[in-house]
Amino acid sequence: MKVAEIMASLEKKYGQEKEYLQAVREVLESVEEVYNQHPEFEAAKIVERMVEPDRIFTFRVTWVDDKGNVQTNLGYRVQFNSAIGPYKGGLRFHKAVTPSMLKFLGFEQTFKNALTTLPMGGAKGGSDFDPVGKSNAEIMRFCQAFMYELWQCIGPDQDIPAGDVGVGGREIGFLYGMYKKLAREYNTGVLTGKGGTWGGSILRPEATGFGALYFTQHLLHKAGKDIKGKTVAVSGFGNVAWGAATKATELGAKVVAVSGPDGVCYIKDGITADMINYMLDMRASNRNKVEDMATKFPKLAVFTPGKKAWSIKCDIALPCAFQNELNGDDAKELMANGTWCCCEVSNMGCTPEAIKAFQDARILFAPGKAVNAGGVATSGLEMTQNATHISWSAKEVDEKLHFIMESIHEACVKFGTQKDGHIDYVKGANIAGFMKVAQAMLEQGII
Ligand code: 2IT
Repeated sequence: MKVAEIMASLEKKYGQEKEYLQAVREVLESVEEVYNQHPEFEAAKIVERMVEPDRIFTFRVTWVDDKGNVQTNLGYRVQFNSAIGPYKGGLRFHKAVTPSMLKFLGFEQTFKNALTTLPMGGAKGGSDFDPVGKSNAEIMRFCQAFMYELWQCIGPDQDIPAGDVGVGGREIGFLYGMYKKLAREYNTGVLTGKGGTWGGSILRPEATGFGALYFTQHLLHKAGKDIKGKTVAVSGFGNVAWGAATKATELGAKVVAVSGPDGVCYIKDGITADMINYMLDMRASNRNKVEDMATKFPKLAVFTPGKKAWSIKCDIALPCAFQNELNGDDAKELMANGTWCCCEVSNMGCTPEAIKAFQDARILFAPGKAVNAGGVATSGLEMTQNATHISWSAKEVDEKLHFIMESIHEACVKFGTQKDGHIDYVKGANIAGFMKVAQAMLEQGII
């Protein structure tokens, strides 16, 4: 394969799809050398097939708001790759959702899922529906209208959606309620991230953030460091940021920043348990304002409008919000303030310029598809529980999550260790995930 040629042909076809092209370029550049040692991959045109989704469903979602106005959004499900298992990946409800965004996420998901050690293919879906300012009843009506179309595309052995930005336990509940009514199927395994009383994994809400911190611990240990006593900046205040802040605090780190689209809260003495709990209320309110944290805890948090979490001095940066939320300038600002580690928890949270700045400076950096894979891995565990009609305790799930994150870290080290001993976690994660999917595609023939 020649990356430049493949990218040129994709750019010609999908020139507007910036996030998708960014994600593909990163993976292909990482794997080019290894791929070219496998003529059998080249003969089967593995890479040309892998960059295209298997199929994309697009549908209209029409619903009625609280004022009686008729609203129309677009809904999508991108079934990207099924080489190592049924399609698996979250649903994102956000006003900026486009096919490009969901294609990038589905592509990333394919390799991330391969890293988890569990048999799951890659998918992503969602809608340009904007949850900000919506009432609970509006969220329910939208979820029901969305499932009215989606139910025909999914199934417990076929395609299993879950949450992502804008979709949490509440939305999964509404979505499942409608699925069951339409499909007349009562297998809760069709969605993950469900409530604890009806098939949800006890630890799924925490899993992405917890897994990210387990991965960070392995990365730090490998570098001869410890998280205890370190300052941590977290971006966002949603489900992922909440889990990350909880575990970082539990491990003895001090979370000094949380942020939102409106600005950043600086928390000099470190986030408290009450503040962490309040993040859940902030998300449920659909206000999307981190300023609410400083209003609620005026003595502990100082809000600065228009600033990112990366303006706060910290040892470790944890992007937990959205793609491209940390750019080259942010990376430089962080490092100028002494940051020496960045673990991407959001999907593609750092721009290519930011990653290059971190890597050139040789600070510790690990990519989202390795760091955040604990979320979908715990979804995989939820599927196993549903399929076998059993329920594991939080302790059992946490142990399995620990093991999976350790395996992912080992795979990154195995495939990412360079000749000089430096570990390139981006290469490691991309090669480990890619090789597994490529091998599976090869064995399944030309389809
Ligand atoms: O980006 C992700 O891995 C997720 N949003 C979770 C996907 C899942 O199926 O649990």
